[in-house]
Amino acid sequence: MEKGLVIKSTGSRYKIFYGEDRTIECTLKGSFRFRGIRTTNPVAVGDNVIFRFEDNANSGVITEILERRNYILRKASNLSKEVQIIAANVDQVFLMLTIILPVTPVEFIDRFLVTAEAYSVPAYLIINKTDLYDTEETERMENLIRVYEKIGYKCFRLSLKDMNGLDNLIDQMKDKIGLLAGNSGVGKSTLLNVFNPSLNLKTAEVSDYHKQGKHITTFPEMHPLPFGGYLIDSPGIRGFGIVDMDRNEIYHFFPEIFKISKDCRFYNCLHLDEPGCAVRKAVEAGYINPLRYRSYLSILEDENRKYR
Ligand SMILES: Nc1nc2c(ncn2[C@@H]2O[C@H](COP(=O)(O)OP(=O)(O)OP(=O)(O)O)[C@@H](O)[C@H]2O)c(=O)[nH]1
Ligand SMILES: [Mg+2]
Ligand SMILES: [Zn+2]
Repeated sequence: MEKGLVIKSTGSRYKIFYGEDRTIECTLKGSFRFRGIRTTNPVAVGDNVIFRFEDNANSGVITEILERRNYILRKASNLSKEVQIIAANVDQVFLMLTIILPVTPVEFIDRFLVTAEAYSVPAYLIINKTDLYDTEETERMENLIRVYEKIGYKCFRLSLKDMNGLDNLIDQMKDKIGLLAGNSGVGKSTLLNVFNPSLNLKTAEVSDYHKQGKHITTFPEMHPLPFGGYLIDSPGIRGFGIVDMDRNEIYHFFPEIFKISKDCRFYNCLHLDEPGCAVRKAVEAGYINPLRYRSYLSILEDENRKYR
């Protein structure tokens, strides 16, 4: 019996780190259930597991999954009720985004942040490809940073082409387990290659025509960082989103909305059009960003749909 750390999960096979610096491929026998949730992958990147060697000692079998400190889920697909565990036991999550090539919609950012809040994992934004931005795009970036830093989310400006902005990021990532998420094509694998060129991860140009990435990375994978810690490269996340959230609770995960909601007249105010709603007043007065409020409404609407 050995204790190991899952660094890659491809559905049926798991790559595991153990000992000082050894890796082994493992399978899973028997059925593991996770809190009664139907998951497509019972074991995830970041899981601490117990495994035993198979006779040939070149592969192993996972026999136990140790308790998770936390985990991040996404819906396996839009239609199914099944969820996928993207990663377990992460200290922090980073959303990498770009202003252009590809454009990252604000709502995507907010869905990500809500998810992180719901799992109580600190979240950070990395705005990459600053070398590409003209004056107007730079201004858009600075506006975005202003909005999110005011709420309390630290932002990192980055250009992997010019190698600008890496030091602050390294300080933040050092000695911790981080999950790196973001739309396809924003530069996640490129960042890992910069940290560790021998990884040689596949990257691909964002096509001019669709201006979207090609979903190059297909399975989350954890990589040790040369300066200490780990970073999980994850596939461009389409369905990243909230699983199992109570609609009355969604605004709890918008910190600035939650704060002001204490002044609403009704304790169960959903901040739609209830009388005496302090949140709506704050949106109208410009204290809460209208796009953030719109993201809230959109997530709420999604949850409402489930109840119909
Ligand atoms: N101009 C510029 N291009 C960059 C920068 N960072 C990454 N790129 C390019 O962006 C493209 C996409 O990068 P990837 O690292 O493959 O993106 P990804 O986020 O891993 O994408 P998926 O694996 O599909 O989710 C590549 O052609 C990179 O060379 C940057 O700072 N500036
Ligand atoms: Mg990638
Ligand atoms: Zn209200």
